[in-house]
Amino acid sequence: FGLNAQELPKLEKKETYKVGFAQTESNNPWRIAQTNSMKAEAEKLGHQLVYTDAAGSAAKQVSDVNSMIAQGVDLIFLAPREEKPLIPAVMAAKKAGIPVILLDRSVDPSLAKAGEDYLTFIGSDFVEEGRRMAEWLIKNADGKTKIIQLEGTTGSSPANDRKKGFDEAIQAAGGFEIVASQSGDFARDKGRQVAEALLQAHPDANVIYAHNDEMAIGAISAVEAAGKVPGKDILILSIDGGKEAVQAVVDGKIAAVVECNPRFGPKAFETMMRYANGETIAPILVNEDKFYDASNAAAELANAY
Ligand code: GYE
Repeated sequence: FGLNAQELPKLEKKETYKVGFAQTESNNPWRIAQTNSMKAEAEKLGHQLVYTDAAGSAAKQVSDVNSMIAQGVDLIFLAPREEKPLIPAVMAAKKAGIPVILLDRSVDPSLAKAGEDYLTFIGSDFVEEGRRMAEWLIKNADGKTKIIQLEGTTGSSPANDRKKGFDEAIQAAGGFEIVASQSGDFARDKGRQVAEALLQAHPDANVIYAHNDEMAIGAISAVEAAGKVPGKDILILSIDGGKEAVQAVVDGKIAAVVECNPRFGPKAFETMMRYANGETIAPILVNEDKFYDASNAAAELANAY
């Protein structure tokens, strides 16, 4: 196809661009906040945005990217639902000479490389998010040591890394036990169902660590359905930091939340323009995340998305 296999596609300098944004699903406030941020920034800067929603299907997301390639977009922002199944989409864009910026989730680093197959990954450090949550628990456990983990979408980078960071820190601390760890697919109702089943199987569990707010909010219902009091009998820990979860911290139902910032628009388009201007782009651009617990949740509520 005439391109150097080692070389990243270039982005020609223009006033405005036709860019794709391949979203993975829209079933939660985090995704909606991210989509709104991307659309608002594109509109503000006068770029044309080709938006697709894969509705939770990696296969649809691959075909969404292929259709963006066929429409001749200048660059593709991709939020890859899972680490491996989206590799063909990244490679197809590269082959077509279209640069890809990964947003919020990454792909398997042994199969595609930043600066070579795609331009960069913009998002949170998920290992660090898991570690911060474990460190909070180690300090504040107050005798609660039996943990149920609700994992995110199987094969997604945030699920893999939030588990890794948490498990490593918890194991190193000693005295804790992860009694069960199962996927709730980052979804509220699935999280509730899985939490209900795991609470029945492990009646001695007293901590639930959920990889996102939706599953944590589902877990609140599961704990209450089991006749237990969230925040008292069972500590619930979450990641994302949307308004509903921060309000639950204020109400004492969720103990702590690591924020995962969904406002990607400004940084995403700024990175695109820097690339068009010939700047070297770092392989990972890390977002800063806040932390909410009883000490600051009320004061921070207004800032949560
Ligand atoms: O935590 C979750 C969403 O990829 C970081 O995906 C994102 C995660 C976020 O569905 O709520």
